Amino acid sequence: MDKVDLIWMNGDFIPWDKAKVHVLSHSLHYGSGVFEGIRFYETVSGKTAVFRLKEHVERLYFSAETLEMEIPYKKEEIENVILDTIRRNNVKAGYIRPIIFYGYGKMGLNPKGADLDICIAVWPWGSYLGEDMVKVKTSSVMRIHPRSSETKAKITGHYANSIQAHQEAVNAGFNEALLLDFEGNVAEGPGENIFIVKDNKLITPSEGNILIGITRDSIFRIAKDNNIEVIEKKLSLDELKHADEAFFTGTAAEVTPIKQIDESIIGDGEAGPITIKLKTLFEDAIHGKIDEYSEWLTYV
Ligand code: PPE
Repeated sequence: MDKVDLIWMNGDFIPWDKAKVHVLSHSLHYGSGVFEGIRFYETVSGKTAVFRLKEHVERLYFSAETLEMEIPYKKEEIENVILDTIRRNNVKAGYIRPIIFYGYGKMGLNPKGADLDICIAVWPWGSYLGEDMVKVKTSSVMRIHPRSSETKAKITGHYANSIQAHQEAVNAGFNEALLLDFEGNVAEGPGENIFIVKDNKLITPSEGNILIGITRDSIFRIAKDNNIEVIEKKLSLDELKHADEAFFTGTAAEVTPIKQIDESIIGDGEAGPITIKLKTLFEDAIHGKIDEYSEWLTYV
């Protein structure tokens, strides 16, 4: 990965190579960490801006609450450290990874007594899925059941589920996986929400079995502002396979058109007009080209 100079760890900026943890860190054994993924972009003015910083920090605190973490910083302080980490490393565009985890000091499932470590790293990160359009494989593992964990939280342990699905898809020659929920309906990708276009309307799985993506929310707003109807509902795999268009959304994946689900080609196998329109508007928004979305940007 592309290194930068400094990582913020528990209050101090330290050199990238020195940002290490003990092998008996609680979260390494039990997945007891929470994290965010945020992107920052160079805007048209030449200045760098973080996309939807407040919403990401809000979700980080929500996730932390599910594991009873007591964060000794206010949200605004974390926002400022994120901006500072970008400034100190002098990067124009990239990815931000805040992570809060139970660290050293305690083994056994009760994390009370373990350190609570808080780190913020940034690095340049290009295309997430590596392709302009992706081939997707329905996974044999289902998305974690909403009564197994707080699925709206971004908990590190949840990602063992995502990793298995992703590995299976890649091993079968696909770019990405699709996880179904416990009823067999479409949930999401391992690290992305999913949308389809049918008869010029946008359809996406409702809340309940998904991480409520901030990119998903941005697409809702952009669609509504452009008179494209958005429907949140249970989405069957059959509806997905017969969609006119389909795409993934996520901070890392941004808007990625889907070419194929299993053996079914979506539409004519090319990115459709509504996908292209939304992707273009999203890209304009993150680069500060659309005034009505300027509230989404926090300038560094
Ligand atoms: N679902 C899952 C399971 C998920 O991890 C993400 C983000 C999303 C949906 C989209 O959420 P949002 O980023 O708020 O639009 N996945 C992050 C982690 C990717 C990684 O590989 O690490 C991300 O995109 O940053």
